[in-house]
Amino acid sequence: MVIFCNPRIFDAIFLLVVCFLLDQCSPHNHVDEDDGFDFQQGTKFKLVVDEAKAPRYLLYDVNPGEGFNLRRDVYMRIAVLIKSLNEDAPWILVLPPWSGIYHWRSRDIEAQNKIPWSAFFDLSSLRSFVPVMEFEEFLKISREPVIEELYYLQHYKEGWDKWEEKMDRRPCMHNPYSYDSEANLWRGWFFGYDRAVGARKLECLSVMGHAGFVKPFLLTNTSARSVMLDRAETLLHDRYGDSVFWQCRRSMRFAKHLRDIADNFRAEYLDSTDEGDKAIIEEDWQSMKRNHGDAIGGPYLAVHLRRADFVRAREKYVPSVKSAAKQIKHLAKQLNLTKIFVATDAPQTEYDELKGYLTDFSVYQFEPTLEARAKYKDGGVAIIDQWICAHARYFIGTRESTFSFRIQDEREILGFAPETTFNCLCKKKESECEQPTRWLIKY
Ligand code: GFB
Repeated sequence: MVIFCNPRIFDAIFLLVVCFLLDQCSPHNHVDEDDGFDFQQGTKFKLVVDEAKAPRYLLYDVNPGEGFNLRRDVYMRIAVLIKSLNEDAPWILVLPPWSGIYHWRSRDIEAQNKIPWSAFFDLSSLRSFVPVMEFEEFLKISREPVIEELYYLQHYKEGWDKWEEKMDRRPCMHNPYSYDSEANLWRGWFFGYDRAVGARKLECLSVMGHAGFVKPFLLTNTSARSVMLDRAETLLHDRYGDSVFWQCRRSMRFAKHLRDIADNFRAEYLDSTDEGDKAIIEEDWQSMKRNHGDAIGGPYLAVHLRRADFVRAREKYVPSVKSAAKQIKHLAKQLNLTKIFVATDAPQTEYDELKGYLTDFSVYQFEPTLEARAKYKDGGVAIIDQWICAHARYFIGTRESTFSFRIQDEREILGFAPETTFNCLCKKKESECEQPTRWLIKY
């Protein structure tokens, strides 16, 4: 029968027979140990599936120029989609390795490639929201380094008059992949793995919609075991700021080794400890619920001063270094804080200029040694900066920077009063500027 030609169905039936013989699981609820990756860190993952439901794998990638925190935002859109898919069938989210991130310019560029998510995030925490696995783990369990179907998401060539959710197979307007006729595979960037990986099939999809809108397509229009959505930032958040969004956000805990470094820095230079700041972290994000104002934070003002490409890209909003310093000085005086922590991507000369205007205060920056930067990578240093900013008595960021937004979420999770969190520098000290939207946590 045709059915036996499909190896997945064959595997499932084989497992069913084994289960039945061992009398260890019901015919509709058995254990597939083929996918033996660590589900809870350190423990063997057992995925419970039924006969028709071997797990499927969803991969994604984002526009190459996007930064770390925008990518974190896209993760959330896809993770919420995975959560929804799992209501119908088992899907696993394959985490896209961090490679070739435009802003990560440290000297050893090779070391900034193919970085697994565990270098930055607590995977067991992510997994208590949805099943996720590293790309390397996906390669290990795949018979060959091939993604069955790849969909390159794009907008509509003709643009749009009215916004409506829709999706159509269309000719590719831009296609960064090329066909390798010898291997019968589409080749491309694939998170820096290049020719070591390929896709069996490629199609372009014009899409206008939320991430959840592609769910029926994934469930019914394709039966591929592995599906990749490239340019996943094209899909919008299903419901930005609702309780599911926040569950996902709360599960995105930074890796413990990075939090520890930031915590040591807080204690050593900023008189800041979890106890003193009333910002105790609970082991499990699911049981951590805080009210606004529970956390008071360490006795310092934290500033996220986004410079580098932002100075050009957001010229309208980014203040000069001198103007930023004026605003910081004014605020620190008003808050009666003598310590200022600065997280910035500014070149050293700009940082020195800033410090020069703030001589009445103790100004701190997290400055890793070359070895530490090589070990924790630019992404790890960015996280350390964010974690320190998240614990300050008062935070002021840069308008429209997702780096600042993620610090704001972190402070919501910790239980800070919103007025100490949702603040941004203005173009000019004298001018009033629009302050960030208060996306308050929902449980
Ligand atoms: O995080 P991100 O998406 O924020 O990208 P925006 C900015 C990157 O710059 C971060 C570095 O991932 C860091 O690598 N960076 C910025 C910092 N500020 C700091 C800081 O205070 N400390 C450290 N250690 N690193 C968008 C980008 O950036 O800006 C877009 O996502 C585009 O691709 C646009 O470049 C202009 O939302 O600020």
